[in-house]
Amino acid sequence: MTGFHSKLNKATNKNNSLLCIGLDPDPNLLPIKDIALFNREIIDATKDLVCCYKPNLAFYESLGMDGLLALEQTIAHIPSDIPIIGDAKRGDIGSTAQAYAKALFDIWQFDAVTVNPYLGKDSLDPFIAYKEKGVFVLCHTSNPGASDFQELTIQVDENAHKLFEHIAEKAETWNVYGNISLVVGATYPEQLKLVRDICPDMTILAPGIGAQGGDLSSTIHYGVNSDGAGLIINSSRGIIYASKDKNDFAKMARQAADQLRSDINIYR
Ligand code: OMP
Repeated sequence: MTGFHSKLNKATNKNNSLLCIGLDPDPNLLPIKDIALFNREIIDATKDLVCCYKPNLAFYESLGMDGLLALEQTIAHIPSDIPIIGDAKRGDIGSTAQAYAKALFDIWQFDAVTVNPYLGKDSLDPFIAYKEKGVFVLCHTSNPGASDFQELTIQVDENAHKLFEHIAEKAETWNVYGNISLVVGATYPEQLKLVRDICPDMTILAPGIGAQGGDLSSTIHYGVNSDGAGLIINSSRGIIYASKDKNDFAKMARQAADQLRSDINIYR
């Protein structure tokens, strides 16, 4: 088991949680201006309820250097026994992917990252080479446009497959170090079931609960492995913006996180 997976399992067991909170600071939704302070308060209020945190780099990069400084302070504030997934969705030719992997793992020190497999295996190799880190490969995303490409039927040898099923099959064969996981949106439970059948043991990150309207019970039903685990349920806006009031946003985020963690555990 890799460093990331062992850290994830420990946090999952300690907090009895499959919940990942997405730390996605949007200036139009934030109840206070100071992003680092906002994240600190959210983390302090929820760190006993989660199995990991997932900052999406877009929200920090879009704020320039101030955003990057806030990301640095946020990472530093997350307790060291809770893994952090850097949501970057990277994917480029090998030499550039090497630089992306170095930036995300050596500089930002994320425990895991999200990657886009569109460019093929050599674009993922530099990430997979970090054996102790987690590599979450986009398989079937949560957005409406996911079907544009990911659900196209392709011919592989004698068999017809959907592209996302082929990605899941490839991920199995590429997983020589045991550090590959998949991303399947909670808004597509039927597809999640198909992916779980192809990859019975792989960890699956399922975003799309909360603001995107994903169905929790079917996501858990189809997404967990035979041990009732192997699944990470992400919610960002549904938790961190549970209240837009500067006086109670952290308390309300805790309440929303606690409720979602309990609901997840009921369906497990
Ligand atoms: P909320 O919709 O606010 O809960 O945020 C969802 C988060 O998960 C955002 O950071 C998205 O970029 C991310 N996400 C998806 O929503 N859908 C996907 O298919 C994949 C991701 C992801 O890789 O985390």
